[in-house]
Amino acid sequence: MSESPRKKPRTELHQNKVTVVLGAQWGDEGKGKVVDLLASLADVVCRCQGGNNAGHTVVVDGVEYDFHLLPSGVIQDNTISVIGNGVVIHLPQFFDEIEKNEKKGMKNWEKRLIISDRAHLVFDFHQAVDGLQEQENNQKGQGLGTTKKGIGPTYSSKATRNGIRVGDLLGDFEKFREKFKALVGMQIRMFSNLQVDIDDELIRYEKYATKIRPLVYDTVSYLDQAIKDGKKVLVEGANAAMLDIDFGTYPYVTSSNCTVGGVCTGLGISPMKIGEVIGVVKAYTTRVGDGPFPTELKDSIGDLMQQRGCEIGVTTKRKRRCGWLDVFLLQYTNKINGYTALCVTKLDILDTLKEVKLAVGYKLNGKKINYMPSTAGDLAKVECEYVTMPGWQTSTEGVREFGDLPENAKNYINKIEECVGVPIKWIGVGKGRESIIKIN
Ligand code: 2SA
Ligand code: GDP
Ligand code: MG
Repeated sequence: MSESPRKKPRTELHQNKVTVVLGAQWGDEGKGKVVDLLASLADVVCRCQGGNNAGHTVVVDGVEYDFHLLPSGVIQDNTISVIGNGVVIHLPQFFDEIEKNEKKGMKNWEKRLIISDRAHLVFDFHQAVDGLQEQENNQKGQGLGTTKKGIGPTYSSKATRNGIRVGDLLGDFEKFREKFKALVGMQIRMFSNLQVDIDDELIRYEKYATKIRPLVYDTVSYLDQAIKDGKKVLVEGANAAMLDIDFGTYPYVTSSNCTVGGVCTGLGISPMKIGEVIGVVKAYTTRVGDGPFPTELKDSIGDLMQQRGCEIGVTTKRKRRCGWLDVFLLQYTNKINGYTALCVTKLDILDTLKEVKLAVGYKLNGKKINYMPSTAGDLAKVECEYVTMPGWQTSTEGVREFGDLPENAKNYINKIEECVGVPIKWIGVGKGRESIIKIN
């Protein structure tokens, strides 16, 4: 196998269609880097779900930016960044993130950032509740390992229709005050030891209302017009398919739809407007937080991946668990997301290995299965069937053309492409913006 018979991927940013970048595993695949790469071609970059649980890293000229709520396109001078209705926003941490990035050189963001009036607000008490729930669950040995950013409790308020949206903050403040008190009352009924200084919070939020007002838009109309005007729109998925509230390893998931459906509901765009769906795949697998992980390596190879890959949570600084690439899992997430192209990142991290393995099938109770188990219990029991391939034991960091990769690295990439059945368009070989192989 070599470079010659590769299928030609068709990904480009199209006018009148939205290009979507999604995590194909358990997150931290390198979506930030891919979005940064494509954002230079985009007019608009949007976030559609999640909150500041996400941590997306972009490295430009040696400067490392970590974005949590801000779309990774926000450092591009000529793109508008949109935080859609499906996102949940903790305003204090949102403004902290802006301040931190301003210090790193991000300029004029206020002219390029818009926020949906329908996005829900995460309050400090949601974050406190997240911590209390984790504490209770941990006592029963059932912790999820959340980021404690209040994501679950906020989406829960949204679903029980007590949530408070950005638009509520900008309307009649007396009404906001009432809603806020009612929401706090409800949370205290559930968690009696929750402490909230209501008056103090309301004073703080009156100030945030003034600060955020110029950024707030009806993003549905904005995006509709942008697409009609032929603007190139890019969507940055947060978290990833296996953390999706419906399709992930429930209950070890986040509380939003991180698969392609979340793009439509989180921005208010028709599925007919979606063009390319780019799946970002790490060349191995990582997971941060609890939950089943069939290819996990609790040995020196897992440690090597963790250390060489600097696999540390961008938001919580927790060590990420590491394991072999799971193509059976990628086939599953491809069924849901329908990738039109893949970007394989962090190939360079495997450079020193003698051999590499890919999980190509699962067995449950000794029988081969052709579906992803829906329960965490069953997934924890699966045995993986592996294909073992020779490693390349050569640095790929300086490689910029597919043809210049070591033969065994090409074989590994070709095997992934063959198993998933989706063309690989990019291969990441380092952290920086320039460390990428583009396959034409
Ligand atoms: P939550 O906080 O309610 O969304 O947690 C639920 C689960 O979702 C996982 N989760 C993540 N997994 C990978 N990366 C995430 N972002 C950070 C990063 C994570 C960090 O980029 O490194 O810093 O720890 C992310 N956010 C949520 C989480 O671990 C739970 O398993
Ligand atoms: P995201 O949440 O999907 O945006 O990913 P994170 O930013 O949480 O984690 C990915 C990490 O891998 C970041 O530290 C990136 O700088 C880094 N990274 C991305 N692509 C590559 C790559 O191809 N090679 C190496 N060595 N690092 C990469
Ligand atoms: Mg991340």
